[in-house]
Amino acid sequence: MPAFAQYDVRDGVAVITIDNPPVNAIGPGVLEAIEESVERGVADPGVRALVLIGAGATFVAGADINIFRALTTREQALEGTAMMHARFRRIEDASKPAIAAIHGHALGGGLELAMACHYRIAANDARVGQPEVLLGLIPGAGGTQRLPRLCGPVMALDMCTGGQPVAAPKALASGILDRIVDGNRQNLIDAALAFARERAAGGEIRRTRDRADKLADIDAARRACDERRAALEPIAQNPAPYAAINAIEAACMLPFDAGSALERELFADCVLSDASRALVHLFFAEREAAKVAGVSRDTPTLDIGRAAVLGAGRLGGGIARTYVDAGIPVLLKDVSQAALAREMQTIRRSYQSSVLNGTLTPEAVERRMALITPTTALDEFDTVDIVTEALVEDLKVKTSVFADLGCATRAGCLLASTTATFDVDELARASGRPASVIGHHYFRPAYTMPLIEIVRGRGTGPEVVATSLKLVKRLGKVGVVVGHCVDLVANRMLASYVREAYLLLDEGASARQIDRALTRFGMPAGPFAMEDVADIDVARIRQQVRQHGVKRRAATRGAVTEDEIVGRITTALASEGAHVLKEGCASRPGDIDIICCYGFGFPRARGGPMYYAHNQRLTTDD
Ligand code: 3H9
Repeated sequence: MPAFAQYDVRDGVAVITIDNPPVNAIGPGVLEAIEESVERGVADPGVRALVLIGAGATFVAGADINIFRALTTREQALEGTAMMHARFRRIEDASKPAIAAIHGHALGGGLELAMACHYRIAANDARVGQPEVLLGLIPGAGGTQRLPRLCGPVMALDMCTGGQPVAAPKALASGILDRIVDGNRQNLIDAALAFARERAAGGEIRRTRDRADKLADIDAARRACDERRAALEPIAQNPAPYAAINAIEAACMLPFDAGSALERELFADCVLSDASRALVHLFFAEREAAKVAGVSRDTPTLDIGRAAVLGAGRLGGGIARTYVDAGIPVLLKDVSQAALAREMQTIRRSYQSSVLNGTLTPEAVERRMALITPTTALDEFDTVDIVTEALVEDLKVKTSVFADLGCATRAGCLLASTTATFDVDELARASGRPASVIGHHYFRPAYTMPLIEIVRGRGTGPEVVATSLKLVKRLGKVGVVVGHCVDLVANRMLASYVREAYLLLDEGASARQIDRALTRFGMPAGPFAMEDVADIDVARIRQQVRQHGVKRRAATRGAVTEDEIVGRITTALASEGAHVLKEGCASRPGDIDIICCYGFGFPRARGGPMYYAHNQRLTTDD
């Protein structure tokens, strides 16, 4: 059995190093090993305090998510969560001060473990969070009970219903952490050892479950929970945010043990829900998407220090902003000085709205604007590591530009096209540097839409694919590698969605009925309302559908139910997905699921069209 926890005594303090690569997830045996080490430290007369720290790059990223896939019964779920509660309780009961030393992330069960310790010290760039809701879950190892006791119910509600991690300085200010430290992991260990000795010297042990000050105002807590319930946007089929509110409300109203018992019940409800199964599927599909044939972990990548964008339209401007948001300086080139001036204004205006809503300071806006250099010439293109072409969809224009780029940039510079229409191989040929050419298909507005389709040409080098995947992550987006097909995967899937909607219209359903059925299903907008609210090529797709006509399937027109509408549309999507896979444009059904969820808002709690169709089939076959 691997040693999931190393035990080492340093001058009277036991350092327990949690070691389960890559992210120290709490899988089978991990918690047992931690608990054994804690018991050993408590029993050791030479030990006055304990420090728990993660090996590698992070503290603990939570319970091992694979475990949830294997759960089939409520009893199993209850048994699992009861076991974690009991182990955390025993750690909390330790008679010597236990300090969690957090670097990287303390997420989910990782933060729950840290909160079961008596104190928490963290590196100042560490992040802590309860992201379970993003997996259709609630914290199931005491998080909903301990977190509000540390930071108060309002922030606990934010964290458990939103799932976003909190940076260490904010966690310190709110009471989740007790101290933060500058520097690397070694500095953190040193500071944790000193902190542990201080606590031991003072004989101090502070158990989170006994703290009540932040929960004293019961009326305010109840109001906060009610307001949060009312403010929740309905998320199709995902019960987790509501369950999180109920559990936090219980933390405010009930003693710790009673609240914990309710949390376990609510967790068991969530973990067996369809939404959780679907969201867990997407979690792993997203990680799988980063694994690409012919590209390994060792494939060399280029560090992108400076970028260029060709075309100062809305797409080009949005891409430039995406780069500077990630701290990468960018040349924004257009032949028209007026277009450049206009787009710089647009970017500034979009930043100003961030100032108004408090997410950016005016100084930060100036710093970001200063990272964009507008230009009408290719002069400085030999200084950049990537060029992204965002010009009009005209093959002649694009091939001529790629020929110029092949000469104006240095060898190794990535040449990316945003085209969804043309084959990147044609652009690769024109450039004279086929290995450097790749597609980066953005969705508008580029700086907010999370997806980039990475189009691998026949000659694209593996290091260019690897660099693109790394870059996309740095830009804060999700990348999926696809092969060429006209319109690529997202738009093609979307076209099948719109096409089927027209067929339904033809068969007697009304546009309003179709839109309503699909928004109830969880789509952000129905196919007929979509062109009013979305900024992807829906209008063009609709035009194509009208031009090519739709094959009428029914001879009769008549009443169509909402269930039929959803069934027809999801089947059409899955069937288009099957063609996409057969043609080799996507490698895995999961890739298509991610593309549809991030590209045009297929409800995540349904897992994507391929997952949904597969599950529906299984259910029907049953
Ligand atoms: C929970 O804790 C419930 C509790 O309340 C208890 C209930 C009873 N499990 O993302 P990356 C793998 S629910 C298993 O590429 P990064 C991941 O699959 C959990 N595996 O790295 C990948 O494997 P591979 C709550 C996990 O540096 C590898 O680690 N916690 C887990 O970009 C690298 O992942 C969360 O939801 C896990 N928990 O980001 C946190 N986490 O190499 C989920 C990661 O084979 N994790 N893996 O493809 C994350 O958010 C990110 O992984 C993290 C690192 C930010 C930690």
